Amino acid sequence: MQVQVGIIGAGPAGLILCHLLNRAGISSIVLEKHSRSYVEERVRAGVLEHGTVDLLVEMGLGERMRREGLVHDGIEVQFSGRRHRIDFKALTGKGITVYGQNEVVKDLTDARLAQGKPIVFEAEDVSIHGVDNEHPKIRYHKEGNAVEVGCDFVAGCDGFHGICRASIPPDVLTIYERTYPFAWLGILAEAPPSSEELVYSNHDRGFALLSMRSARISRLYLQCTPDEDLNEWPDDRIWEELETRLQIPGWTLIRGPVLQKGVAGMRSFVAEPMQYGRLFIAGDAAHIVPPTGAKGLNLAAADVRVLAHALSLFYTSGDRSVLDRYSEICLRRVWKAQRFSWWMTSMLHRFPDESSFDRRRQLAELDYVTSSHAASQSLAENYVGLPFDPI
Ligand code: RFL
Ligand code: PHB
Repeated sequence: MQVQVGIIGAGPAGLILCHLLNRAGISSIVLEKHSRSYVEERVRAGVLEHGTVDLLVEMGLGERMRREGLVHDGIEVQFSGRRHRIDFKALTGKGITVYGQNEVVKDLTDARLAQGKPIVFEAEDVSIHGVDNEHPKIRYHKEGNAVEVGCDFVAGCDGFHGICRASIPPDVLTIYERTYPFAWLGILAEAPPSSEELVYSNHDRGFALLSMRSARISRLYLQCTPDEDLNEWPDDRIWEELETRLQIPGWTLIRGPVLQKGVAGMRSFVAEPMQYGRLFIAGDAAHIVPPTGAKGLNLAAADVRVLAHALSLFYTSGDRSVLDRYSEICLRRVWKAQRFSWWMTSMLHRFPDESSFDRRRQLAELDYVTSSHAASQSLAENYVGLPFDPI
């Protein structure tokens, strides 16, 4: 089999890319290690920047998101027992859409299969070859059979633990990394959201986040230790801790059956450059942000927007100039999102080694961000998504 672009991974990056390429008349195959149901049921991100929403709508893939997504014009930031609203609409003219990553993945998978274009689920032992020459190859096994796909380019959209970044010679890559001394314990619950908008709370006992998926489903997080044992967190203890960390006078937390529970570590990570020969890595394969800024999925979408544009230019005119600058163009946005995610994380969490000075400075920062127009506007413009750089 021969295609123009071989895409590894059917997460948001791989799926958005295959649709953008299809629209530009470029053929591709998507190879995914897991089953369709596994990928579609994985509970992850929930916040879409306005630019990500626009991209999905422009591609004709935003119909259900428009119908079922929750448009929010702001968030609440809580500390010292009070909530402060950051009014995105007033500060930036824009908002965000709360719509589960798994719903985006479902919509894009359904649309791809309806077009009769290939996504190979449960592709085993995927490996890439010859990306440093003109004719790369991808090999994998499907139901015990060895398959080889020839392509012009490989898009590594296979997440943080994928094989694509690992296929780049280590001496070519520079890795920038920070791990945090805490994690998030997250639950999905069958309970109406206890607030109309997301609440980010810095509490003496640690960070908590109230988010949601729909009028019936809440998504909530608690700061915990990186090695937290979920067995020590029966549902009642989780609800009590959430209640404590999110409490303000006159507010009640609506509880309901816990549908899913998990612990996610936090890290900041960037691999540079995001390209090697004819291999281009995108999304979590190239960079990870801590989830506090809600940027991961949105960055994945921004990367493949650049990649699709660069490939389209190459195939229409033979012009490699944007392809050659793919990494450079993406990294400008990536590093600004890294800065924002690190900053939100540092401002909202309790650090095990913080001094009393650090704590007072953190509370002063929260006071400043929620009382200064300039500071709230800076948070707002980053949260709703910085404008795309001209390509
Ligand atoms: P993904 O989604 O990890 O998809 C990669 C796909 O590649 C497959 N794969 C392979 N396929 C073939 N062969 C191999 N060898 C393969 N190895 C891996 C995997 O099975 C998978 O299907 O990466 P992608 O597409 O780059 O998308 C990135 C996003 O998933 C990620 O950044 C976000 O989920 C991060 N994130 C959030 N991002 C936001 O924008 N807004 C949020 O509100 C938000 N909240 C979150 C988050 C991530 C979280 N966790 C669990 C890490 C909240 C949490 C708790
Ligand atoms: C979520 O709804 O899962 C969510 C929302 C905001 C974040 C992270 C995760 O910053």
